[in-house]
Amino acid sequence: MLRRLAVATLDANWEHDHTVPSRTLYPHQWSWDSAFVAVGLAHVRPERAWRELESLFRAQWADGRVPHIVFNPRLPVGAYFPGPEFWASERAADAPAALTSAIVQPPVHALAAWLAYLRVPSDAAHAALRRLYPRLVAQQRYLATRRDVGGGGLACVVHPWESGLDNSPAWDKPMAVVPADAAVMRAYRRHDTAHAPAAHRPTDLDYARYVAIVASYRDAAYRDDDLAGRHPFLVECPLFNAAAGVAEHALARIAPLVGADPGPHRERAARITDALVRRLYDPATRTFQPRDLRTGRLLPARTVLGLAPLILPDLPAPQVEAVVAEARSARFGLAARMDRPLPSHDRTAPDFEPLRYWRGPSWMNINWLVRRGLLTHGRADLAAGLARSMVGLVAGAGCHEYFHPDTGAGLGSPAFGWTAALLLDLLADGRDPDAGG
Ligand code: 2M8
Repeated sequence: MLRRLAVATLDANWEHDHTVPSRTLYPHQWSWDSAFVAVGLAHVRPERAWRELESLFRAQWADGRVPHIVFNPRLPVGAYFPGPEFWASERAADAPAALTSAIVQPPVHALAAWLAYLRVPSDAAHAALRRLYPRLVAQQRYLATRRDVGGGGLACVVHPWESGLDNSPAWDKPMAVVPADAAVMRAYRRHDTAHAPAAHRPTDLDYARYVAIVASYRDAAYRDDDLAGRHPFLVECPLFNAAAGVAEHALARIAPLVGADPGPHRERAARITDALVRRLYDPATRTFQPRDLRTGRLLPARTVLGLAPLILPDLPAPQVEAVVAEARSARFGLAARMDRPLPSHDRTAPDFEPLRYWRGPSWMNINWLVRRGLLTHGRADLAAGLARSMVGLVAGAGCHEYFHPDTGAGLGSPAFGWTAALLLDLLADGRDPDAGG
C-alpha cells in the first residue's frame, strides 16, 4: 500500500526527464531533490534514476557549479518565484544554455549515484556512472576551490537556499544584518504563499533578504572572486560540508569502476573531515555549529544541521559520541523506540516553531541522512528506531513535504518527491548494501 503510494507520487511528479519536488510549490527541477529522488527511483525505475541525475548535470555550469534549480522552459513566467528572469544567469560567463539559478545545494549527488549503482549494477548503470563521474568531480572541484572563502578547507554557502534548510534559525544572525526592506516584496509576486499557509513559510522580510543576497551576487555576474570583500552572506555549514566529504568517499568507490584513481578522493575526504572537526566542532556545546565568515564566529542555534557530520564514515570517535548524545538529548529525542522523527530545530529552544518551514517540523531527507550516519557508526538500534518513526509518519499522513514534529500531521506540499523516494528506500532496505560506509 505505502509502496504503491510512493511510486504513484513519483510517477505523478515525473516531467519528461526529471521529477518535480511538487507540482504546485516547486514545479521545476531542484538539485538535491533530484539526488534523493534518484535514490528512491533506483528501487523501482532504475533507468529513470539515471535520467534524473543526468538531466541535472546537463545544466552544470562551465565552472563546475551545479545549479540549485533547472527551470522548465515550458512553464509560464510566474510559475515559481524567483524565476529565470530574476536570476538572469546569462550575465555569467560560465552559465549554460539551459535556464538555471546561479547558486548550489548540498552535494549529495555522488552518494546518490553510488547508491543507485549498488542497487542495480547493470551495464546501463555503469555507462551512466562513466558519464557522470567527470561531472561529479568538477562539482567537487568548484566547491573546494571557488568556495573555500575561509581558507580552512571548507566550502562556504553564499545564500541560505544553498544550505537546503533555507529558513533555519541557524541563519537568523547572519540574515539579520543583510540590508533589506520587506516593502521590496511589493514589487514581486511570491509563489509559495499562494500554495501554502503564510504562517508556515518565511516572512516577507526574510524574502526581501533572500532577494537582496541574490541581487548582490548577480551584480557581480555570479563571480566567486573577492566574495569575502563584498558578499552579504557567507557561512560554513556542517551539513553542506559533511555532504562534500561523503561525496569524496562515494567518488573513491566509483573511481575504480570508471578507470580512475580513488587515492585523491580518499585524501580529500580525510581533509574535509579534519577541517569540519577543526572549524565547526564546538567542544563547549559538544555539537557542530555553522561558522559565520563575516564575523569569524560559530553560530549559536542548535539545529539539526549539527547532527549531519555523523554521515562521515571517518568522523573521529569523540565527535561521533558527542553527536549521538546531542541527537539523544531532549533537544532532538532520538531513541531506539521513538514516536516521531527528529525535528529540524532544538525542541527546547524558545524559537522552536512546529509549523514553520525548517524551524521545527520534521523532514524525511535529513532523517534519512542521520539514519545512514547511525548505521555507518554501528548504531543499528537507533537507526531502526528512527526508520520506524519515519515510515510511521508517512503511513499516517502521506507523502507530505514536512510534518508536525509532535502530531505527525502532514504539512507543505501533499505529494512531495523526496518523501516518496526515501520512503521507498527505507521500505526496501532492511539491509543497506553500503551500511559500512
Ligand atoms: C525549499 O527551497 C526553495 C528554494 O530553493 C523554496 O523555498 O522555494 C527547500 O526545502 C529546499 O531544501 C528544497 O530543495 C526546495 C525544493 O523542494 O524547497
